Parts: sequence; C-alpha cells; structure tokens
Amino acid sequence: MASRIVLLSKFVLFFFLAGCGSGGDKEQLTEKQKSEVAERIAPVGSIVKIEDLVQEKSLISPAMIVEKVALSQGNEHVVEMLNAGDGGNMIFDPAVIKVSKGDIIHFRAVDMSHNSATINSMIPSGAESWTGLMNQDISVTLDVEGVYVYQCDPHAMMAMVGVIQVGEAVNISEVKIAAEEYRSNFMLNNDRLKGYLAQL
Ligand SMILES: [Cu+2]
Repeated sequence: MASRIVLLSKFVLFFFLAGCGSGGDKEQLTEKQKSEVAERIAPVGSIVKIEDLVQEKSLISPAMIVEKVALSQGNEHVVEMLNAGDGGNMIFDPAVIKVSKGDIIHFRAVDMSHNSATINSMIPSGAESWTGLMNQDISVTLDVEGVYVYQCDPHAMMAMVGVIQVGEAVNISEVKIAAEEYRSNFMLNNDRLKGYLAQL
C-alpha cells in the first residue's frame, strides 16, 4: 500500500513537471527526454510487501519447540536474582517455575541491586501482591491458584521478569493479554516474557 502511494506521487510529480515546461505541451517531449523521465519514475530496488514479512514470520513460529516446565518437587522453592545466568543477563533463576498451592518461594538476592515485585495486572484475582526491597531476600507463600508474573523493578526495562504457576493456570489468557501490553516497557529482551509464558 505504501509503495503504491510513493509511485502515485511520482506520477503526480511527473505530470506537474511536464505541465510546467516552457511550451506547456507534454507531447513535445523528445524520445530522449521520455526515456529519462521513465528512468526517474521507475521503482528503485525491490519492493517487500508487509504481507510477505508477516507470512515469513508465521512460517517460523510453528517450528519453534518450547519445552514445558515440569512441576517442582517439594513445598519450598528457591529463585535466585542474578546479574547473569544461563538464560541471559539480569535474570531470575529459575525464571519459570510450576509449584503447588500453598508452596513457599524464597527469592535470594545472590547479586546486588535486584528485588522481586509482582506486576499487578499479572497475578490471579484475590492473590496478594509482594514488593521486596532492593538486595533483600524475601519469601512468599502462594495460596491462590494461577499464574503470577513478577519483576525486578530496576531491571524491568531489560525484562528481568519471572513467572510462577501455582496449581492450575486459571488466569493464563488474562496474563497473556496483559503481557502483550506490558511488552512496551521492555527495551531489551522483548520476547522473554512471552517465551516464559509459553513454557507453562
Ligand atoms: Cu534486577
């Protein structure tokens, strides 16, 4: 669509210029002038249609195999706050965890300048939010079933986020919609949260 507008505007320009010639009669252009004009209005390079790009992308997606996260054993689980981990920089480890209702999560400030805080649009309704202080180990007991997304406040821009599924993922569709909106907050690792949610 955009390419068509560009071409159209070139034609308009051509007629405008032709109309402004000394004689004002566009039929008096010489063959050489005509070919020069044709060269000018010819499209430059190849045109990639946005539909083609979208299609290419959608061909890739089904091939991506996402490994699902298994239920963590035991009733207490540790999540470390790290500057660097297997999954990248500024990261919770494990970033995705599946636990049982009533389990306790211990957030450990292994590296400096991190915290753990729930994102209010991405916790089950009726669940209690938490906001850990910087460099603070905190423990939370998760009594309400569903998916919780939390972040490290100073590194939210780098998508330092984590996901906990407690029991059944009853609110997964709401969380996915909210995550798509929240994505604009990430300057780096834009696809991280989406990838985490796909592991549930
Ligand atoms: Cu952090």
